[in-house]
Order: sequence, then structure tokens, then C-alpha cells
Amino acid sequence: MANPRPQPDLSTPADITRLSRDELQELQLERLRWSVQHAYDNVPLYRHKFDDARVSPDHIRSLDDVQKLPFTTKEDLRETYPFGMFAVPMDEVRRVHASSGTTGHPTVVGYTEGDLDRWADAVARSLEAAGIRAGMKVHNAYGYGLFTGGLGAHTGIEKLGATVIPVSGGQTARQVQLIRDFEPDAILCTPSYLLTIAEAMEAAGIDPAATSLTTAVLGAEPWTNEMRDEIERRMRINALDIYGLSEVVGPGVASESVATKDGPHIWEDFFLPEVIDGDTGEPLPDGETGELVFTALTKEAFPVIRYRTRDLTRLLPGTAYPAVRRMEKVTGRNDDMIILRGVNLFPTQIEELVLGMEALAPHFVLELTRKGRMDALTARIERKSSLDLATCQAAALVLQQRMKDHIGARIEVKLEEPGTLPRSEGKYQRVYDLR
Ligand code: DLL
Repeated sequence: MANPRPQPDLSTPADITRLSRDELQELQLERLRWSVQHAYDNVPLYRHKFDDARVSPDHIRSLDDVQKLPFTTKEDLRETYPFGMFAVPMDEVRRVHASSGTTGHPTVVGYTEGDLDRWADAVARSLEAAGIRAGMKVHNAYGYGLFTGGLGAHTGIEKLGATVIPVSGGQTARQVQLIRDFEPDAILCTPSYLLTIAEAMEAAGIDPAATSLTTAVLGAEPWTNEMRDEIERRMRINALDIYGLSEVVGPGVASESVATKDGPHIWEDFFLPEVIDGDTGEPLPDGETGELVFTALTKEAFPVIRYRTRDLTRLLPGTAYPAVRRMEKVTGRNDDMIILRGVNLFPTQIEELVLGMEALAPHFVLELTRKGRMDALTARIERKSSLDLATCQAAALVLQQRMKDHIGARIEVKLEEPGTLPRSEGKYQRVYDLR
């Protein structure tokens, strides 16, 4: 190994509230140069890819030079399953996580002690942005295990100095009981699971708007501002968006401020974002929508260079934290786009419209079928139990027309009885492809 670049000092987290944009970028460049060198020196896959693209770590002289480097994809992780992209000896790896994925091998990621420490800092900062403080009680209903949600949130809560209640996902009646008995200030889970919990509270005769909860930090799946309004109104809390993915670290890559509620701020001292045109791979300027790409700036065990997330968003200037950029709330991924008779649509576009209907419950699934040679999409939506059937049927027709007007596709609305569709216990499966 030729003269490895010294690792930048990572012992104290950057004070993101005080740094200027220039100071931040200086820090990013120093860390980027180290990360790229570290990946090149210690992960054969990166070395081969860089060599093939005729780039070397020495080509990184400015932040924009990151664009010279090849992308990393989920397929790269699958090919090196399980530990082929680890950049440190196994005895320095303190923890692994994995994401299940729909086909083939899961993707496995690893963390050194320092990685875990910095991840906890990123999560602690995310929770602080959401208004959670030391001394508060936090009910953590993200799943514990190989999924990064549970343990990732857990160590961040502890790092903040708050009290963690490590409930994990599922057993909804017990969740309700614990919220009533332990009186937490905040809850962490997926937005769809919080709806399940709110419904279970109502079923148990507890008013979801009258619990001790003031804050929810929700992520791990796409959700809309309409869903935020529904949750905030129904539970009388602040609902904030937390974003992340296992390949980059887990939860806490970006998170929303309770002061502005305008999309997650990206913790750019740890993660360098880009947005690219998903088809050509060309970088897009800030403000334009495309595929989000991340380079991790401080990771030892599992360096990540230009990882293609498949999530669609755009980069915006910071507001609550002016040194860093924000991203627009992620409401779609390249791979959950539905193409219906030539029209591209995302499930969240339907969520937006469903949540605008008073007579319909926020519970729906989408079914893709084929009739002859034509694809068809059916939205199965529960009616509200408090309203009579005729009112709900009329609302279903209005919704069908709104979908035609707003999305430009004919989507059949099928009204279901209250409580009959599957409920979320974590990441919700919204789309069923029955073709
Ligand atoms: O879901 C990490 C996480 C846990 C984030 C808890 C937030 C809270 P993965 O299982 O690897 O990791 O899934 C990552 O989930 O690429 C997005 O498509 C989606 N996703 C995560 N957070 C959000 C969000 C965790 N706030 C994938 N909004 C990502 C929209 C999200 N999509």
C-alpha cells in the first residue's frame, strides 16, 4: 500500500450549526480525499473500477472531481456478498447489518467502532433537529435486528442523552399499552406503522390526540405531506421525516427540522450528495429532480463511493441549517414507478389524493393486473366506518375522477370494508403486482 492518506480527525463531530458553507466544503474535501484513497487501497472492487475508468485518488482535487469516479450499485454489493467490500480486517468490524432486498442475496454492510460512533452522532443530530432533547423518553418502534432502523435509532437516542424504550416493531396492542404506561415524549417508526398504532389506540378507547407524545420521527418508506397532515392532526404531534439507507449507513443520513418542516437536511459533513440523470448518469444542477447518489465521507469498514440510491429527489439550499443542503421529501424510487398504459406514476401520487378524501380511510393497496393485453391498476381503499355507505361510494367516484385528472390514467377504485386491508408493521407493502 503506497503511502495511505492520513485519516482526518474525526474525534469530535463538526458543529453543523456554526460552520459556514465554505468551512463545510473544506472539511468535505479533506474527508472525500481520504475516503476515496481508503476505498482504493482496501477494496479490490473499487480499485478495479477506478483503474478501468482510468481515475485515481490523486484526481480528486475539488469536490466536483467526485464526478470523475465510477458509480457503485446494489449489484456491486450483491456480487461481493457477504463481506467483499469491507475495507478493514474483520476483527475491526463491530457490527454488521443487512437489507433483505426482493431478489437474491441480501446486501451486507459493516461498521467499525468509529463508524458506529459517528452514525450515532448523525442520528442524535437528526433527533435534535426534530425537537427531541436529552432527558426525554423515546419509544423506538423501528424493527431491531439486521434492519438498520432499530439499532441505528437506538444508539442515536442514547447518544443524545435521551431515554430509549427499545420496543422494536409489531405487537401493536403492546405498543399502545407501553405508550400509555411509560408516557414517552417521542415515537420513532415508519409512517404507515404509526397509522396502525393510532388506529389501535382508537380501538382500545384511547384518544390518539391525548397521549404524552409530542413528536414522531418517521422514515424508511416514502410518505407525503398529506400523510404528515393526517398524522399530525389525528395525534396532535409534530411529524418529521428521517431519511437513510443501509448501504450509506442507515437512518440519519438526512433529517427534517421541526422549525421548518421543509424536507430533510443532509448531514453533509458525513455524506456528500449528488443528483444525477438516472438514464444518462450525468450530474444535474441543484434544484433539478433526478436520482440521488451518495459518497460517504468518514466510513472505515464500508466505504461508499457514488452509491446510486434509486431514490428520486432534488437538492435545495439549507434553511434551518444553512451550511448544508436539503433534499425534497423522497416520494418515489426508480423501481417503484408504475407504468400504466404509457403513464408513469408513483404510489405516493395516489396517497396524496386518497388522503384528501374525507369519506375514505388512509388505508389502501394498489393491485396491478392484466386484462387481455392491457395493464390495469386497482386502488382498494377502505371506507370510513363512521360514514354511511352511499357517502363513501360517492367519494370513491370523485376520487376516481381526480386520479384521472391529476395522474392522467384510469385507476379503478374499489371500496373495501373498514379493517379488511392488511395493516403495516414496518415498511408497508403498498403495491401488489398480480400480472
Ligand atoms: O430504511 C433506513 C432507515 C431506517 C431510514 C429508519 C429511516 C428510518 P433500508 O432498509 O436500506 O434503510 O431502505 C432504504 O428506504 O433508499 C428509500 O427508498 C427508503 N427510505 C428510507 N427513508 C425514507 C424516507 C432504511 N424518509 C430505502 N422517505 C431508501 C422516503 C425512504 N423513503
